Amino acid sequence: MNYISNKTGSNILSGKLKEENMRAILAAVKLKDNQYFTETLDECRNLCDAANIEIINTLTQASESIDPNYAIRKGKLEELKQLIEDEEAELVVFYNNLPVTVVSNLKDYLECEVMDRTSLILHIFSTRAKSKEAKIQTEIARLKYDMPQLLKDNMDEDKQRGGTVNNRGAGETRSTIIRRQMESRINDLKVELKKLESRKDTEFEKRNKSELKKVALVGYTNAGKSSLMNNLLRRNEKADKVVYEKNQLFATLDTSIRNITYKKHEFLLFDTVGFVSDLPHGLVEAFKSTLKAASYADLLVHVMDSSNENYLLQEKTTLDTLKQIGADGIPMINVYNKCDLIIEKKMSDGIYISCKENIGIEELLEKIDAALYPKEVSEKLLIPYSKLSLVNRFRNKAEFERLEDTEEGTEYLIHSSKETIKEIKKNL
Ligand SMILES: Nc1nc2c(ncn2[C@@H]2O[C@H](COP(=O)(O)OP(=O)(O)OP(=O)(O)O)[C@@H](O)[C@H]2O)c(=O)[nH]1
Ligand SMILES: [Mg+2]
Repeated sequence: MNYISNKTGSNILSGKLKEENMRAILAAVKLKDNQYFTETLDECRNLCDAANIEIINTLTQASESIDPNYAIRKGKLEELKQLIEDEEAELVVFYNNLPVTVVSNLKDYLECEVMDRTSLILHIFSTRAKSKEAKIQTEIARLKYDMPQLLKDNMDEDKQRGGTVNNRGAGETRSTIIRRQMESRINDLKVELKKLESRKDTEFEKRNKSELKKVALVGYTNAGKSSLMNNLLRRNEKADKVVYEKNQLFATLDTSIRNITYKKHEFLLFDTVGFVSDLPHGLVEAFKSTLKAASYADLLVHVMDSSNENYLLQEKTTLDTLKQIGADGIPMINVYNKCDLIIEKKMSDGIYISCKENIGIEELLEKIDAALYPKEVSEKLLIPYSKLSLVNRFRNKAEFERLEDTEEGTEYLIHSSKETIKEIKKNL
């Protein structure tokens, strides 16, 4: 008997959600040290929207910790139950990640479907995945997530039935069979994934033979990475090579690589999967090879949606995720996209662009080119004594050759790129 479906694990809820728009209550525990609660709650609403879940009411509770039995305390739990009845909700989405036992307790008590944050993201990934690789990665994550719940349910059933399954090996219970089947399915999927990855590696090595520089577009989901890739492709008259772009979270779940030429310089451009705060660990594990693409780059272009009011959280999310995948030491250009939608340009550490209206793209290409092929120059500069900290600040970008001390300051011969010299001069 096969207890697991060989598609997306056991989750019956996923199947239901695909077909119809579900009415749901969003429940959240606001932990004391969560300074981005409002923004991440908004993000959770967007995730629900992406999953075709209609949030009809929200219930929050401030607390020091997540209640080990029901996530929220008794009073709020009663309130939630009443709300489900009043609003005729079919589902409760929890903003937090919850232990399996808590989800199970909530389902029993509320007599309603309950989904936590990881489950929600997994559901979106499973509906978005198009390539074989993305599908396998999602299924591995789904199976791993589902396993404890499925085992728990079947252990309970084993207890009720009083032990072993008929006609099976001695002592073999439903839960042992399920564990074996799930582990075997995960292993098969991993083998299949390895094969796909090694084929991709060979393809990548071939493309990389010319030792072209690699530039990766990274950033929060829906910021406009694929749109930027497509804009650059159209400039290169490669409209036939465009990638999928859409106003939805996680439109891209596979890395795409394209050759871009600018001023006789050619480089490889990577469009990567977008990030979201607290990407579930299982997904990061399963999507490691896809997420890792950014960590091989010579340069990162961090695409942000400047029109999104939560862009600071989104920026933090990207920086945290880059750290998680070991890509935080790579030089980076900040790009504030969708500037056609904003009035005020507040940031000074990057370039404002619009993929839609073709604004700032030439300047960005110029920056990418300068970063990939720094033009080495040497220039004499007098740094006032009050500004000597600049030497330390720019130590990694420029070589400072000390010439002489004068009344006003120290004279240096500075070897660096034009960009950096310009930056130093701006600070004098
Ligand atoms: N107004 C405006 N919309 C833009 C601009 N750039 C992209 N968009 C829109 O933003 C939405 C998301 O664009 P994508 O390029 O798919 O975003 P992404 O970063 O690749 O998203 P994921 O693949 O989900 O991580 C699309 O509807 C685009 O048309 C822009 O400069 N201005
Ligand atoms: Mg994309």
